Amino acid sequence: MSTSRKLCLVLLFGAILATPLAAQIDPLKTSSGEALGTYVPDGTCTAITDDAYDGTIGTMACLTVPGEDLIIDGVTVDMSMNHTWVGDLVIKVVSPEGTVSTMMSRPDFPEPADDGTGCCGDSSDLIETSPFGFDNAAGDSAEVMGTTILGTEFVCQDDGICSFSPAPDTGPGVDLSDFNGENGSGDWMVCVGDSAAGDTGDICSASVNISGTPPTSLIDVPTMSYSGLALLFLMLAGVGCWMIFRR
Ligand SMILES: [Ca+2]
Ligand SMILES: [Ca+2]
Repeated sequence: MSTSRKLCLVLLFGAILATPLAAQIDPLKTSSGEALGTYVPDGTCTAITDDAYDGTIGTMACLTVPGEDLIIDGVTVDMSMNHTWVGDLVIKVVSPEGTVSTMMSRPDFPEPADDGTGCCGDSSDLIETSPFGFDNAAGDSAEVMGTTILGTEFVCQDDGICSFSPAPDTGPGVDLSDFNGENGSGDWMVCVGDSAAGDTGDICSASVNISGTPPTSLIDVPTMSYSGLALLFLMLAGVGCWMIFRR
């Protein structure tokens, strides 16, 4: 048997072996990804240090939330926590690109600056079993959170208001459109700071829900898979061998 015929048979045999192996490591193409970035509670809550907030992210209790590889055209945030005085609280979201947007800043207290000084906002409470969220489309401003219920009652559970439009007051950002146009992949942070002594709480879960479109480079990735490439090679090797053997 000639060298070219031997080589042909080796290549053909290799391609036949490679095809099922390639099928196991499919797909080569990158998916657009439709799962939302979601924090999965692990049964524990993170304490918010009482009266520690000074306007910086470093003085807040933060949960890290995985993002999604999308060019953002909308974001909503959901979270659950415990606290005995919502007027103590500042809530901020930090994107993977570093943009800081203030969701809520001490409801019912027109603070002169975003620095944790002064007192006191609304006295209502938050409880983990009544999650709440922020959404630009919500009808109630975060600045009025808890203002229709007693200081011993819980937001969402007792007033039925569970979704709020962001109200930064003197904090950075305008609303959730602050993140539009950014790539959502990477770690997000949802952070809560406490600005007054005497009432405490913790943050138990957070999720950042991103809508958007896959980056252009992902849309244009060729859809050829590893097994497709192996089949193509097998076909070419077969044609080549057929031509060599019929000489
Ligand atoms: Ca305020
Ligand atoms: Ca406090």
